[in-house]
Amino acid sequence: MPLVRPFRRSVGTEHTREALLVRVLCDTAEGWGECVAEPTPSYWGEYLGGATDVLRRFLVPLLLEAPRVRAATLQELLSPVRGHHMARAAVEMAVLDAELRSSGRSLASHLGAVRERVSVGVVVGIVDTTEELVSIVAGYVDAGYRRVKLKIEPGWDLQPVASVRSALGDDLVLQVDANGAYRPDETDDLLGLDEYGLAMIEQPFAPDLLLDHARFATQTRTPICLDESLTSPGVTEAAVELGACSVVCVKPGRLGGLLAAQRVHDWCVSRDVPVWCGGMLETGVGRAANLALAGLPGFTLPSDISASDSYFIEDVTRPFTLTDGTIAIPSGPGIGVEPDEEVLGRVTMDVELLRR
Ligand code: NPG
Repeated sequence: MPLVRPFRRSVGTEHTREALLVRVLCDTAEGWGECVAEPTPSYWGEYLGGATDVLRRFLVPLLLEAPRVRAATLQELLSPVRGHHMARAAVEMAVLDAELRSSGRSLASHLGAVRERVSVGVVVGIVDTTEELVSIVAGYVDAGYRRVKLKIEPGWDLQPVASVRSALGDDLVLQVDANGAYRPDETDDLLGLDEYGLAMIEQPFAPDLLLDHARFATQTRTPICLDESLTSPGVTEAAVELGACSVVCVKPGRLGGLLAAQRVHDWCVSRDVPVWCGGMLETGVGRAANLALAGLPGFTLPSDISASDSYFIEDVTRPFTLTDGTIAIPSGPGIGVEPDEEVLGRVTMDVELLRR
């Protein structure tokens, strides 16, 4: 699906979003899931070709062989396969959607959402000039976004942040995301960011460097949030206990599913750790599920779940729109949206049917 503008991060530039949708067809219902893997293993080790392969050869056969498939016990059923969180999260989403559709219950109420609308922010990629950046951010602020996350990398950090701050004022909630682009021995510019009242700095160093994040946390005044480092509920607890982060970003795909994401949320609430729901340029299918999750009580910081038109010219589901910096959580059964067959037909590159 073409993006409205190229999306540049420290790990590369995307012009389109290739998505892998999973549709589960059972006797009484059907459900949709989305695998958030990208075409290349640059942001994250899983990639679309690999996810398709592991679904086809390992994960889906386990489902097809099982006498009974339930979302609550799905991860147990899939336990002969290690890793591949994004692929297993997609299957879980589709099974959960089918189950909830057949009982007429919304995903939001099933997960324990306590609100009807979610406060959201927008992510702005790296661009060529600070003027261009300021004009993009100003457009989003005019559209109603109250929190903006800027992608940074070495050489694109202090200047862009300073320019956005001075153009748009101190009230704008601003945070930055390095996607692990800095080395732990090059922190001068990162420390300089302390001047700009950022809500947090996300993933400064490579995912495995928990101790380096913990050391950096003792030097910076800006709260550290981890994303790519947090690969499971257990690793999330370890990272917080180590002091590697004081804020947690939850992404169902990275954690292995919506139910693991819910567990991380609950643990953060029990420990008073600020937590928010991330996004990964999902189509309306994954976006709907993220919105349901972001309705949980602990998600008090704005989520990275922007309106569909911030990224897509046309989405496969009805678009999600922004009102007063918030987006409504779908209230219908399951994830509450379906892909439009006509749009889906136009953008589909490949279909594969796996059956019993
Ligand atoms: O889905 O509303 C959205 C955008 C959120 O830009 C977003 N996420 O680094 O977290 C990120 C970034 C991302 C996008 C990550 C695509 C991976 C893939």
